[in-house]
Amino acid sequence: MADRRNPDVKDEQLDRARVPADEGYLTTQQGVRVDHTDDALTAGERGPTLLEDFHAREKITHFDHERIPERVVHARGAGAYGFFEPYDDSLARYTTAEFLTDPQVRVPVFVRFSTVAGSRGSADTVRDVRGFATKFYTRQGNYDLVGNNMPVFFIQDGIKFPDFVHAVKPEPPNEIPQAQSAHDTFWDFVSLQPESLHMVLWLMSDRALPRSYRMMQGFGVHTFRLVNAEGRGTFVKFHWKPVLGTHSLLWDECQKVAGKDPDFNRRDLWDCIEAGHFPEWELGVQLVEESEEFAFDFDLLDPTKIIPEEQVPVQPVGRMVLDRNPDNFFAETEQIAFHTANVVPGIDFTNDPLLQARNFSYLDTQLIRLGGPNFAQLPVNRPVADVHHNQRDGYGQQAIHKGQTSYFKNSLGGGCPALADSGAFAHYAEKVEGHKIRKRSESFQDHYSQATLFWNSMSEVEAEHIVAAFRFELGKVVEREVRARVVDRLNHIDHRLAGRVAEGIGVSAPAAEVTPNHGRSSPALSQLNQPNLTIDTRKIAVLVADGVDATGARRLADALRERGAEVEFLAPHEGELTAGHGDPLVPDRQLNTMASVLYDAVAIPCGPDSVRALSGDGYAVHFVAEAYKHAKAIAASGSGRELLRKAGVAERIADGTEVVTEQGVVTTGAAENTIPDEYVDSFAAEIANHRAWDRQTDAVPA
Ligand code: HDE
Repeated sequence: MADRRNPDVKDEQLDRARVPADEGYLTTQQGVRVDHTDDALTAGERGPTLLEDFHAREKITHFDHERIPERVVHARGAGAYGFFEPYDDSLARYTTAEFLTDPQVRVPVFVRFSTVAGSRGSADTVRDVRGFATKFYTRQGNYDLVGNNMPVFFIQDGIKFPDFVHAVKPEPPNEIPQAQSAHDTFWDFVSLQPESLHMVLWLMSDRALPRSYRMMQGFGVHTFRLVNAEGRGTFVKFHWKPVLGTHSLLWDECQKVAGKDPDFNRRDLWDCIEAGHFPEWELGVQLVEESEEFAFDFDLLDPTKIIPEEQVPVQPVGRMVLDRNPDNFFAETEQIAFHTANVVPGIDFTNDPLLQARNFSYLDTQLIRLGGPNFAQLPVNRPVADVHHNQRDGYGQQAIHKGQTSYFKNSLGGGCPALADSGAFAHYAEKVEGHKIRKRSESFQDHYSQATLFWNSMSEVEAEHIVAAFRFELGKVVEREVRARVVDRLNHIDHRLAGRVAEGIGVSAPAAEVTPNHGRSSPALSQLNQPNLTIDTRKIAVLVADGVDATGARRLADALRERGAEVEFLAPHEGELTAGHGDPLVPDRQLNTMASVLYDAVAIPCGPDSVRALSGDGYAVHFVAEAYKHAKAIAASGSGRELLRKAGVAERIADGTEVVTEQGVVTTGAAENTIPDEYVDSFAAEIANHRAWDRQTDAVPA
């Protein structure tokens, strides 16, 4: 029987009844106008509040229900919209996924970056893995690449995930510590699960301390499968490479930033997009023919392993740009729901046991987090592809499904929705056979070789940071036995590493080497081998006070801005500053509201009065000394050099108008209009180096 209502007539009548939306008055949820919302309805001026006050009750009731459960992991995050476009159709031989193969189509995306362990309100700059989850709104349906900024994971089988997460989360008796792995239960767990060690090394490395979400790599982690029009499969690993290079903070800096600006990474992403500095990544793939499945000395299905880039190069296939901030954090960033099983035709899974568990978990978790089965209708989750199905009702149903039939097969609804006769998802026809068994494959048993590979691939500085990180984290572990067990495990990775960690934490170093270091390395694993010598979007503080050489200060700032950097003038007070030379200058911020840890570099222009004031200001002196400790580029011109002396930094400072560059510190006696280009060029070059590693002041004793 056909639908008896005429939906078009009904909509027209409704439209006529609708009040113009642009009046903007406060109303109740029912649209009744409200002219007073500061006082509840009471019986007399000093009397009891009346139950009849539907406006007050509705307002408070809604407030009482504003919170939804935070994500059980990755609760803390920040997101943005953008687009992805493939460079060409070269992947068409491997996949039918249109968004990877049609360069004419720009696919909208939403990306959410996150930390893993901390609560929704925890600090950004903790030592942790970062989530890097991308939703591609493609014409063939939504595809989610739910990755991390590290290419491996702690465990091989998803059944251990609850154990792992319980171990890393704050401990049950007192919910301490927040957003940190530096506590007993984490180290107890990983020391008893040697498969976690490769990832633990990544976690102890600088990768766990990204300078910016815009400056970190992303990885799909698992081996996935591309499937072409003939149904042929090809193994694939996905990589995101940031155009700005991969850069990290120092651990000491991270801890301070967590207090000075707990929203450091979130703010950085937001501000850059607002300023039009759109972050960009290149998508790359490692492709492995099915015939090569067993050509490696590890199992492609094991998510604790990488395919070294030197063995299978990463081929660039497209780019992603994030160019729009969300309008509402809750509606978009909080309500976005990723799911590894959101795949489109041409992309399929493998039997990686971690991936298989994730394919269950993500849908399940949204049901409680977003309160029912209709979360795909939330604006941020809605596909751009047409959606037709017979799923009905449930909490939060937004659609008004019309018609009599909600089942398949039907004749009463004209057989709609019909089964697709083209463009449908076809599961890869993998042949599978085996006994039901709870047993990890033998090919998953080597837990150390790639941890050693990672360790061998680090530059000296990165290796130092890893040793320092182990000492810090294990230094917080109360149980000596757990500390010793970790050292024992490290001895399987590298004897020297185990010894150096042991020394710092009061544990005896292992006497003998258990597994000789294989000596292999993969240069692509070192961040320092992925330099990107640009100062684009770097933040530079220029310290100024009354009497500053405004001409010299502006000259430096303009030249750095021309190269894409963000420059801010910081002064002991806000409001116009008198200038020793040039026009008065208005600082951007008050010095004591900021800190050197929030900038990439610092400059001190000339101006005897200005420098005298700054030298007597503890914030300014500390600012420079701290930037020095964190190996940041520092520049001083004219009398600005005095502040360097006061802060006790720099080995060699220019005497005259020549430019001296020593371990990231650039100085010249010149000022005002005479500042040479070489001064600006050298400072920019030092900033582009990210840090002057040769003057690290907190290295671990050898
Ligand atoms: Fe997740 N993970 N995960 N994970 N994961 C979640 O989904 C889970 C794993 C990752 O910004 C949860 O919506 C299991 C690996 C990211 O919204 C949950 C296992 C990788 C995000 C979940 C893993 C990730 C999550 C929590 C082991 C990197 C944030 C709330 C089998 C490749 C997505 C939610 C966002 C979030 C389960 C392992 C990345 C509970 C069971 C490996 C980036 O479903």
